[in-house]
Amino acid sequence: MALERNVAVLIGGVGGAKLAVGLAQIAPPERLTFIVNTGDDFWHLGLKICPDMDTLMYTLAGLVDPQRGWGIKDDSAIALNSLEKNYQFEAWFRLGDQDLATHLLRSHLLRGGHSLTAAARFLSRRLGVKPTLLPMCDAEVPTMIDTVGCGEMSFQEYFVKHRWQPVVKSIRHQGCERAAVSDAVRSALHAADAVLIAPSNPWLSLAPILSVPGMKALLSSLKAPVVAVTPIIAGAAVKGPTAKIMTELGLAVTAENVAGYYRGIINGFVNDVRNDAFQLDAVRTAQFNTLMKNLDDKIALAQSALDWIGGWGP
Ligand code: FO1
Repeated sequence: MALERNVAVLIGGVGGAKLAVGLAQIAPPERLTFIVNTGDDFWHLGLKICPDMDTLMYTLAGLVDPQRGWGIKDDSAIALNSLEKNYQFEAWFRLGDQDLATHLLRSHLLRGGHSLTAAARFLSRRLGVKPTLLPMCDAEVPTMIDTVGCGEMSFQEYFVKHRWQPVVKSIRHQGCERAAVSDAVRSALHAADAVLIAPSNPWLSLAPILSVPGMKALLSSLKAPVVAVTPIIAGAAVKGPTAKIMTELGLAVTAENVAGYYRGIINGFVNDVRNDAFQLDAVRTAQFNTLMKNLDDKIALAQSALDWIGGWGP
């Protein structure tokens, strides 16, 4: 695909950010829009935390902690340590001092009447991020996880406090019926020459985006190809609970089941070279190395995917 074309990417946090880095290396920033999961967002200590947005923003700004994949590298934790030491506050969600500045400013903007879309634009531009980062919608649609034995809990309680160990029974997107596709997201999708679905967790990171009323219909109405990249390689997820959740939902841990989850939305699927090839009605497939261990891998996957899609013809 000629890189002078618009690419929109539906994306979650740490896993998806690797592909984002590759895309940002080969596509002009004004051609690149990321539509980010906000189901992980929550209010904590009076602050609005947007983990996937911040992971992507810090990654593209070159600020992310490379070991954890989230938060700011070499950040201190003076505020959090004070909460624990002086106030015996259980600081299970680790917020670094510099990271806190992001949450303070975002919360300030939201309380001042700005939308989440406007706040994301402000913060990412100030950090020098050139591609456009859009929240999936402006309404709050927190992901709620119902578990065996521990009941229903918020996403971050499940993911961080309980280290994604409870067995998942079901997942819901609280308040999604009141959400709407924003003008910015609609315009980005209409303007896209290709839409990618990043190798993020389909059930935790992409499902919230797809839960926004009108989003699925919009995606399936596009003339542009919609292509998902597998988060499953050789029967496992690179990181995080994707494989565990698939098993808990009664699915074999295969790329084919991931593609099946996106049936009706995608017309292309990037499978990994290590996986079995498969055929799915009305879905073209290709196999590339999707394991992104270094910058070269990230660029190669982004380039291969866009070249492949570009060769589909009109
Ligand atoms: N993940 C953790 O495993 N532990 C944490 O304490 C934690 C804090 C945190 C603070 C800010 C932020 O933007 C992200 C943070 N994450 C933390 C990562 C994040 O919660 C998850 O990786 C995503 O929500 C899943 O995509």
